[in-house]
Amino acid sequence: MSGNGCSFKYVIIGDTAVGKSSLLSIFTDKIRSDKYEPTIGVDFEKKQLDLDGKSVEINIWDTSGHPRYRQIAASYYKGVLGVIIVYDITNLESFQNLNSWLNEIKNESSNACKILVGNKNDLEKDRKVTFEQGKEFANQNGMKFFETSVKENNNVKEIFLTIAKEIIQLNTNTKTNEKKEKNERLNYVIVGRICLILAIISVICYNYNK
Ligand SMILES: Nc1nc2c(ncn2[C@@H]2O[C@H](COP(=O)(O)OP(=O)(O)O)[C@@H](O)[C@H]2O)c(=O)[nH]1
Ligand SMILES: [Mg+2]
Repeated sequence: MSGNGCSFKYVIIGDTAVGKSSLLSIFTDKIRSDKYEPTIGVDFEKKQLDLDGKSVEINIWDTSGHPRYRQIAASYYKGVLGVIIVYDITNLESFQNLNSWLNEIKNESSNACKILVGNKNDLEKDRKVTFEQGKEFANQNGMKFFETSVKENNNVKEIFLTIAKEIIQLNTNTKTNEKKEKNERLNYVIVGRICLILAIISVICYNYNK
């Protein structure tokens, strides 16, 4: 979060050709052809979201997924609040590589909201990873899970909204906890002072009655 208006940084990671750039394009209304155009290094888009009347700017970094660009991509993980990890439900290897992606981001994402996305679920007949397998992996790693079809624009906006809501919720909880702790500290100080005053009064009364 930054300033009065909110600005959230997201990154999209995962193997090549799972649909990361397509996901970003459809969400940000960028025209993109069906032809596969590999991302060189990293790409960036932003979009304004309205969340319960609150305007939120989402800055999204789309990474290549190619091992050659991993070093470059890693420098964009700093300060990330939302991580979208994508695999292709018709490509088992992209699912098996999820642990290495989690590992890749682990140093920068301890406070980030992570979402697992199984993309291309319009290709049901070619499916190699079941919905349950995706869900189980997400549960084991404390992530929310969505299956999407970027091609059919199914569940795309929900991913970005879910993360934004979770970031806001997390921030609200942190603020509430900080307020609670501050109140508790104040209570201890007040009780301490009352005890001290009572002790002083007792000593004065004791000396007076002697
Ligand atoms: N059938 C289908 N194809 C998709 C879907 N999403 C992306 N693609 C195609 O998969 C290929 C790779 O997509 P791209 O977004 O470039 O993958 P990236 O390398 O992860 O960024 C492209 O040809 C896309 O048109 C989807 O949901 N369904
Ligand atoms: Mg790409």
